[in-house]
Amino acid sequence: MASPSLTTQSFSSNIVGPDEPKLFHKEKEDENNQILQKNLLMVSELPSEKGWLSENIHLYQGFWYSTGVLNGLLILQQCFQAQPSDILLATYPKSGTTWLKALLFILTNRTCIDNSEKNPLMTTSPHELVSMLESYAAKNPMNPRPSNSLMHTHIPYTSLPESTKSSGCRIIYVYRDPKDVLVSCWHFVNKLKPNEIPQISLVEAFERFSRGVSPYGPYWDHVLGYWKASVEFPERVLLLRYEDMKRDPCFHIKRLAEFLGHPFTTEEEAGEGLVSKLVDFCSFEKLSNLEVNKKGSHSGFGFPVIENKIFFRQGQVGDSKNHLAREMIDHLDQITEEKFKEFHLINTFSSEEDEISVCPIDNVI
Ligand code: PAP
Repeated sequence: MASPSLTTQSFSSNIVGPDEPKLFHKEKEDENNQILQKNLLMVSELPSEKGWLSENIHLYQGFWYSTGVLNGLLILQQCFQAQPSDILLATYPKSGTTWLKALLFILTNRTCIDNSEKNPLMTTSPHELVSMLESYAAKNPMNPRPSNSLMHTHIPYTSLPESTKSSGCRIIYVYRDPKDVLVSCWHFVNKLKPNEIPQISLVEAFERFSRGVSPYGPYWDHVLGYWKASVEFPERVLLLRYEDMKRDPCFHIKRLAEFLGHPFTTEEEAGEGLVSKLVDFCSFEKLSNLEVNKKGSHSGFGFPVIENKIFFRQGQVGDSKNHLAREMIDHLDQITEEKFKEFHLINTFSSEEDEISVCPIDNVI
């Protein structure tokens, strides 16, 4: 018997098409521009550094943002209203966003897994189905709430709009080994860069990431913010580790379902049941091989066209050891150790014990 608690009915608002900007009237455009101008004035007074992808990144409330993202964040802080039934996926970039968007979408629309014609993930990128709040707000400043209750953000916990905390909405935070995050981010940024803009070297990316000057960085403060919130409000904030999910995805998707208040039935959990089907459908191998994710594109990150395939590279744990020199690995491990120790959070990402062959520093570009 299918779980009566979580069906397309209970989450039917999630099954809609991508969030398209509403009709653009001249009036609306003027209002949007006024908001943008006001925000840009404020942004121009913040400390800035050279961006990874954008020209500049700005330091706001202890974290670094591109101008476009910061505009979206300011709009959200001014007027975003979360609802108690909202589900907010939060991640530091390159920590498993695409995977969790797909998993959460299919988890909250379980019945469509058995009908590929009715499964939106077959034809639409997870990034279109689950809107990124700050990007959506920048496009729709007068109405910054996407139509779906399942949403995503890279914004650190301490800067989230107040209503995401007071409404009691559920927040799921996924974090990943910072070394793999850095390497994934470096690949991604260079793929996104137009040909005429010089690529960022891995040494430069490493140096900036280590200093915390990375998009939405410092990485460590990002993780610690959500970690503290999950300790304080375990019924509202759930932390998941990318590496744990890779090791035992079925176990963690069950945790997710319970956290959302819609656990699987015993039958759904058994053998080749629903849990295995959902996990299998969202695996790197399956998801990355869907036609839409191989050949499709969507708009995002301020780009009118972004190829869906650049969100799928390897999907492995520990690929950073194929790119980073031993010194770099040790340095990042040391920062993680120190930052996490302060909060009694164990550094589970240390490579100290690993018998790994790492790149000699001279070979790192
Ligand atoms: P985003 O934060 O910009 O949306 P995000 O999806 O978090 O990006 O990061 C992409 C990473 O997730 C890539 O990691 P890699 O560069 O180390 O390979 C990508 O391969 C990985 N990824 C995408 N889909 C999946 C999946 N279904 N399972 C596991 N990893 C995945």
